[in-house]
Amino acid sequence: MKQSLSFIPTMREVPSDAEILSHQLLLRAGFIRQNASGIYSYLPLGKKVLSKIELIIREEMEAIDAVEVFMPALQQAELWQKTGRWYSYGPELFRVKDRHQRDFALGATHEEVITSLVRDEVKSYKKLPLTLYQIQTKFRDELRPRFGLLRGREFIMKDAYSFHATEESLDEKYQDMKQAYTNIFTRLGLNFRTVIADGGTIGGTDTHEFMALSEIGEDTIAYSDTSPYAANIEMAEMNTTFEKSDEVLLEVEKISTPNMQTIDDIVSFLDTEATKCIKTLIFKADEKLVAVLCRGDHEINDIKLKNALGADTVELAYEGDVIELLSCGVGSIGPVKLPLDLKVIADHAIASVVNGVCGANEDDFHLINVNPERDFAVDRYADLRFVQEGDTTPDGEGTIKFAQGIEVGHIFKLGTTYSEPMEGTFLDNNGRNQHYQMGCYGIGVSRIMAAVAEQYNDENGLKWPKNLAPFNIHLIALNMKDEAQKDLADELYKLLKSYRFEVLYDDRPERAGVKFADSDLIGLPIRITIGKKASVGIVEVKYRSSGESTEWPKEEITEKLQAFFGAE
Ligand code: 9G3
Repeated sequence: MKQSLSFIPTMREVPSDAEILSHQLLLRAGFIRQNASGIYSYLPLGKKVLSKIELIIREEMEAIDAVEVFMPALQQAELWQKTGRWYSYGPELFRVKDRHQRDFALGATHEEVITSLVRDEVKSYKKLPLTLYQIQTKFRDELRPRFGLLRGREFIMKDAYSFHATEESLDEKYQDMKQAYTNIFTRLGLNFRTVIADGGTIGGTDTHEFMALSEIGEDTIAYSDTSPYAANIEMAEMNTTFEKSDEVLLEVEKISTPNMQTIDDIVSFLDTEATKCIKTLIFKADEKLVAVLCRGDHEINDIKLKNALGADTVELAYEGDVIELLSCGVGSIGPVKLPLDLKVIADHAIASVVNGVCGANEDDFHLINVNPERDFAVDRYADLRFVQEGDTTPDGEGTIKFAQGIEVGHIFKLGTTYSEPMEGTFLDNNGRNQHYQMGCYGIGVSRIMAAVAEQYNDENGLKWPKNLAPFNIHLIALNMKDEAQKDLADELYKLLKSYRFEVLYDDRPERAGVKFADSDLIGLPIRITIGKKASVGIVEVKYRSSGESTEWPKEEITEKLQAFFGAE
């Protein structure tokens, strides 16, 4: 492609509203442009990168017998009403009306559509398993779109759905998909980890996320420094049991603690440890209040609490609910003498607190020498807290380390979560009607472009991995008015294209400095510069990844490039 004929609007200045490097560089290098908050256009270079990401995804999907379809973004509301998600999803789901005032959803995902499609066609176990996928635009009216392509409102996803007659068949495809995802993210050159994840509102049993490691990532990964164990912090298990000290149990005492609201207040006022404090929080789980206990130095993980209570939603109760329930503020709550009908669930670590400190359920008072079971009852102990760096890993091997990550893939076993409400059934080999066992599998295609840009850049710009770069080679003629340079550049442009290299030929009447700066910004793997030595057939070659440069005689260019790109 001749650069003078293309559309690559590079920018020198850093766009003010772009907070992170990938967003700044994709704008400055002319890969994307924002149309509205969370909504982007992909310019020629951006579109080429998308196509290369999609090519790798298609190859790995075809390799596990997943077949491509393309479903509508406009989805009739009835389908979402059938699963109840028309009502459970709030403003995040774009809703539109057609000219006849009929309701539609703009596709945030396609479980409903694909299940309605398959149920009308696949009625026998003989036609199962079946795995269908699409690469298609999704719409989610995110509250705070940010970080460019990392969290948009209109974005490109590869979403796959599989249908099975048995759970075994589903598990087989789930493992195939997990391996295919590993192949995809490896071929994309991403530094990523596969982590145990939470199914969220999707339900289903097993689910894994694929995280591109990046400190600007919104997700926290808890991983072992010695074993393959890795989990989204939301799901990272904690099964460390604490030694119960054998100190003598002392009598409970009520202490005046005027305006003491926080654990830190109490620790310094009573000169005690946060580990001896019993933090008591009132949560609302599916509209029902529940008392939740954890140690003062731990934090409740509401995902774990939701799963432990089997609730759909959990949230901290409002101060008003607490005052109405206990006639004291949230800073004074304790587990002693709670209303009998109030369920009490405690994190495992509470069981080993001895002579602990807690709120007296009376403002400006706390209790000391409080002991579980003796002074208050616990209906259930469970793993409710966030793991902390340094904790022992669930597999007992090594200690927990944290890392930030960008979720670029997520796979789910759905079971019959959608086939039941959508009446997706088939006749099994005994002629009995069964609901499909299903799985769904997503990859954030447009998000990947930003994740790769986050992992492949330097102070001068982007540095695309070979198989994702919009072009293989940036061919630059320093002075297009110089006959020798223009002739050699034109000759090499034709030659390299004849060898099926993808070449971006900077034939613009621009100063050398501008061309070099744009070239570094755009970040193609190889830059071939034709300058003063054109008359003797010598060109300067620079490797973008290492920054190293050398000179090649024109006769050796194609062979050396083939070696660099591998016999592509
Ligand atoms: C919605 C809205 C946002 C959503 C969803 C539905 C996330 C929703 C989860 C999934 C699960 C998988 C298939 C591909 C892989 C991911 N955000 N999810 O279902 F209405 Cl507004 O999308 N779906």
